[in-house]
Amino acid sequence: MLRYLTAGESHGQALVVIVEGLPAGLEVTAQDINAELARRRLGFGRGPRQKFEQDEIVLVGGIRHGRTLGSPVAIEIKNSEWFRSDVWHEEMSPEPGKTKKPLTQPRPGHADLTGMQKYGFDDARDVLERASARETAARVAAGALAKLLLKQINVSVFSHVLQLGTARSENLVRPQIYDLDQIDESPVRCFNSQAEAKMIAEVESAAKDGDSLGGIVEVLAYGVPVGLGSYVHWDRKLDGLLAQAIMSIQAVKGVEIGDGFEVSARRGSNAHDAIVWNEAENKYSRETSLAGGTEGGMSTGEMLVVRAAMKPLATLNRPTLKTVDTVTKQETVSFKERTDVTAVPAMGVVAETMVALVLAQEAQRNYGGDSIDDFVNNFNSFAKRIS
Ligand code: EPS
Repeated sequence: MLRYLTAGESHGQALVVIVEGLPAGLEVTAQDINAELARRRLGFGRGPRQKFEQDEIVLVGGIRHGRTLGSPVAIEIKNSEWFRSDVWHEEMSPEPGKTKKPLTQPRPGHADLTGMQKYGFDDARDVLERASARETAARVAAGALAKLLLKQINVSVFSHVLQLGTARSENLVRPQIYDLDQIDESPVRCFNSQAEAKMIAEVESAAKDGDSLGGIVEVLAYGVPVGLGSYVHWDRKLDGLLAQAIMSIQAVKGVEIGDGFEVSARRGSNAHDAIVWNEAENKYSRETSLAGGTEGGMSTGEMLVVRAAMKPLATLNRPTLKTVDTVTKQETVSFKERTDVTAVPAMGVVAETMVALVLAQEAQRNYGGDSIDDFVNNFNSFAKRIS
């Protein structure tokens, strides 16, 4: 099984990710990982940190001469701020000691209060440093490896922003992988220029008010083979695995596979993707993609569509959310912390990552192999049987 584990705090020394179960012989360079990390830093509405955070990586283990060894791949991502500032050396020091500035006004909507109660902390920083979406940088590094594995069987995964605040892209034409550069060049990672302008205006207006914005991203995967996931048991269903993976992203509160929510209001006669025989490609296809490329918890071989809805960030540049000071129990407003107006464009890159990791895990489960050649050969033999 392909599995991974992240560690590290937002303003600690570094983030770390270990990815285990990749076949040997997969070509990987630091540039492949850096390129994905750079995409995650994109997006209009992010705070000052993204401008200086370099996400400098060290390939600690599992890769030799540009290829995986089959052993665990360990990647360290240094937090430049920890190296730049003595404040964080002290605040986040692993040495015994105590902070002089405990945060005691937990932000509603963040992990602060419940985390303090659960783990017995009296300083919200003990919680927020790990709960922070900074951790997703480590996931994106793992996702870069998953994408490289998927590329071997011609699967591509990418995302675009559908909605930011109330501004929504009503594009009926879905982007293809060759549109990705255009999407990444959009300051809000939107494929529709009219919607893009509205999104930018919403971010500017929220920034002026010291407020934050949520939104919806759509992840598309092309080339997904038939039969990833399974109907045979609840915890093997692909849509279930995708929903869990997407929901695990900080601030995501909703997941939709295909047109799941809209379809629920239709009649059954008009709610399913008709099956047709595609003579030219010698395969079955679906006429529409209402089910988002999954049926019975398995990929159908059609385009996979997964949407993620993110709530507006709980940290505000002008704190107005009512809370209670955990020391005095007096009503107050949540503490002020440097933040982003919106992280929806970056969340799209994280959502791609999570989808890629789930697809890579399931592909690895189906096709297996300790070397990349075995993996690809096993896939080819499956593809041959299917056709
Ligand atoms: C975050 C607050 C901001 C974001 C951060 C997540 O960080 P800081 O407080 O250091 O300015 O920039 O996201 C990242 C650092 C990142 O890499 O995504 C938060 O409160 O969760």
